[in-house]
Amino acid sequence: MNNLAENARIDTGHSVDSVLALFALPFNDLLFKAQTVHRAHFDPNAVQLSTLLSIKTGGCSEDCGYCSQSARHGTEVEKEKLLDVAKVVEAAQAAKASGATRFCMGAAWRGPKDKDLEPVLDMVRQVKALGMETCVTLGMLKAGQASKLKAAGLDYYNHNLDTSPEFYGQVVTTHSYQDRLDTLQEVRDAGLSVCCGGIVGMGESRRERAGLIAQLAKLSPQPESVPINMLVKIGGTPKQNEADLDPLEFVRTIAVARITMPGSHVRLSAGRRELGEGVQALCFLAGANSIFYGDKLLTTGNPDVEADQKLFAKLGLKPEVHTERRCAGH
Ligand code: SAM
Ligand code: DTB
Ligand code: SF4
Repeated sequence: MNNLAENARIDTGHSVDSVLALFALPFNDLLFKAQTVHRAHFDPNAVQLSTLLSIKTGGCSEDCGYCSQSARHGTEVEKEKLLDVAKVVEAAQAAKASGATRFCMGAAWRGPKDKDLEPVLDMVRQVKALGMETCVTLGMLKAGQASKLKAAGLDYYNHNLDTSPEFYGQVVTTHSYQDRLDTLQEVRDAGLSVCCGGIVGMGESRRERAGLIAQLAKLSPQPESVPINMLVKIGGTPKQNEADLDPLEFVRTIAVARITMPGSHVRLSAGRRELGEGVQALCFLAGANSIFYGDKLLTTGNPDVEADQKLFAKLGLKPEVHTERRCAGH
């Protein structure tokens, strides 16, 4: 039997073993399969552009081992106050002018207090009024908070599972995997679209990478947006000296996410500067169809707009037009 026929027999269910079997395919077979799935669901040359802004930086109570913003790590990031709404709107206008269709606002909180939420609701309202899609990532939500965000005009809530349940305890101890799943349920129940992904390159095994993808793929419905981040090693964090993950293993992770979550936007997220153009091109071939766009992520750098426009021109990629994909019932 040739490889293609063998591929057709591989179980694409969402058990860790079946995801692991995808990871183990010959690279060319894996990418061919991913690109085939991609073409059946999306325009293969369109990429969704989201711009990030840190609206509340540093001083976080949590101990996530990769994060520059934890108050428990000795990083160079200083604690700042919540940004003024006007500054946020100005940044969103600039992002829109550069071609972004979604504006994602991130806060270094374990979760918002009710009094923190009010100004964020205002930001959501005003960014939405610019005609952009809105996304926030604020940590864990208490009952009722997701509905308030929805009523203010929020489209997406980003909350990552980050790694497999088995490896999570080696990355974070101040909240649990179940806490993350509970917030994702709150978000879904409020009728918001879900943006949920993770980080690779934190010292996890391939089985643990497969465990992350299996968890994401079995969310029901699957997340509309799946950010796959390559660890950005930040001085002062527990993960600062982690060994590099082979970039081709990162490409495999994108391909496996594409195959197991065929209708989701898979976002090539943090780490793009370090990956370079060749590996990014392989990620697009593997089915990535979304990026963070703009010269900064939250606290670290990202390729600038000119560099991305040059890469898009080289690859014949074009920005995705605003699609208003929402979860059922909205
Ligand atoms: N505090 C909120 C939370 O934890 O959900 C929102 C902000 S948090 C910085 C958002 C996500 O950014 C994390 O879940 C993680 O996936 C990603 N992230 C943070 N630091 C990173 C790093 N150094 N490298 C790669 N991804 C990172
Ligand atoms: C996501 O998955 N990646 C983004 C966004 N969601 C909030 C954040 C990446 C952060 C990279 C490190 C930093 O800039 O601090
Ligand atoms: Fe805080 Fe989020 Fe960073 Fe964890 S990832 S330390 S919750 S800002």
